[in-house]
Amino acid sequence: MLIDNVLITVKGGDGGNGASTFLHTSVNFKGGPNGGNGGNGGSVYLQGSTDLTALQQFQFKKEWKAQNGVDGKNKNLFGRTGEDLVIFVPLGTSVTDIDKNKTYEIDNIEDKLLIAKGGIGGRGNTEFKSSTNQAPHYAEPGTKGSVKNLKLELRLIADIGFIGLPNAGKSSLLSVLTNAKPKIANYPFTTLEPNLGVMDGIILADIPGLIEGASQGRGLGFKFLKHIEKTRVLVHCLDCSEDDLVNNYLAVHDEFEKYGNEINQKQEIILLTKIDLITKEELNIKEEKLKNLQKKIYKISIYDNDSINDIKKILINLIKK
Ligand SMILES: Nc1nc2c(ncn2[C@@H]2O[C@H](COP(=O)(O)OP(=O)(O)OP(=O)(O)O)[C@@H](O)[C@H]2O)c(=O)[nH]1
Ligand SMILES: [Mg+2]
Repeated sequence: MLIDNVLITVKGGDGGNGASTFLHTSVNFKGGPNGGNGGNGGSVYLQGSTDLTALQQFQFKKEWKAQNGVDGKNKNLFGRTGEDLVIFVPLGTSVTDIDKNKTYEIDNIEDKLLIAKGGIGGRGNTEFKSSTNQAPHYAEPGTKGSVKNLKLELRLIADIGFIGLPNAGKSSLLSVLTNAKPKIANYPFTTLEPNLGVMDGIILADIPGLIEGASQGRGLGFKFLKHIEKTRVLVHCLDCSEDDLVNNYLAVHDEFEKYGNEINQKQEIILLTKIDLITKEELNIKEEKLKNLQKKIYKISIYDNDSINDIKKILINLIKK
């Protein structure tokens, strides 16, 4: 399941306590203080990742904590610093600090956001020695790591979304353009969850087929309209072996219209799929009828490598320009 909204709690590690100890040797029963400092707690960071399933890791694990600092010891031994915790979240995640009502966006791979600072290690009693107090018993406790309640929301799931009626060849297209291995079969609703693949750093999503009534929850329901809302550019796949392509196109757009949220206004190209199944003449006639829609029209067959290479370049240009 593609999870796109989660609540989690993150905690910085606690600082280690300072030690209160004294030197004891066979010649020196009452030596001076020698308690070492506690180590600082690790901090929690959030970092962007291209792994769009990264929100999945929060499905069952809701509490994330960096390592505590280790307590100081005698002989002036300092406790080890706790390790930081870096949590990877998909690019396009927006992070809200619920208590402060402040939102941050993670849009780049380099973005590394300090979200919960670790506690400070306490000083050992050695550091409290002074001319007036040669043998202090006091050592500082470490401070607690900070705690943040966060809401993570995946704003964007992909640069390009493959949409259309069931069985249009969307998963097949993803499988020839990327390393993704989606299930492909000659029946509707083969795809039940979006599949994602990466082509030249561009994220492609194969979105389950939509049917009439999707905006009212028919078929696989309207959650896929929500996923479409989260893609930048749409590639509308039309199986050219079908009779009425204009009607097929409009059926999907009708659902967009009913769903709202401006998905009808998204940049969109039309992709005629399975062109190996009909003659050139038939293809020309069908293409002609689609011209009124005033969208750019491209054609592919997964059995024609040239057409795949062409569409690859077109999609890259679409996103990188
Ligand atoms: N001849 C031919 N068949 C194709 C082509 N592309 C896909 N197919 C076939 O069309 C059928 C449906 O392909 P899928 O990729 O599963 O279609 P989909 O749009 O993902 O379908 P859903 O997941 O149900 O929405 C499969 O039997 C594919 O082998 C093509 O270019 N030529
Ligand atoms: Mg599919």
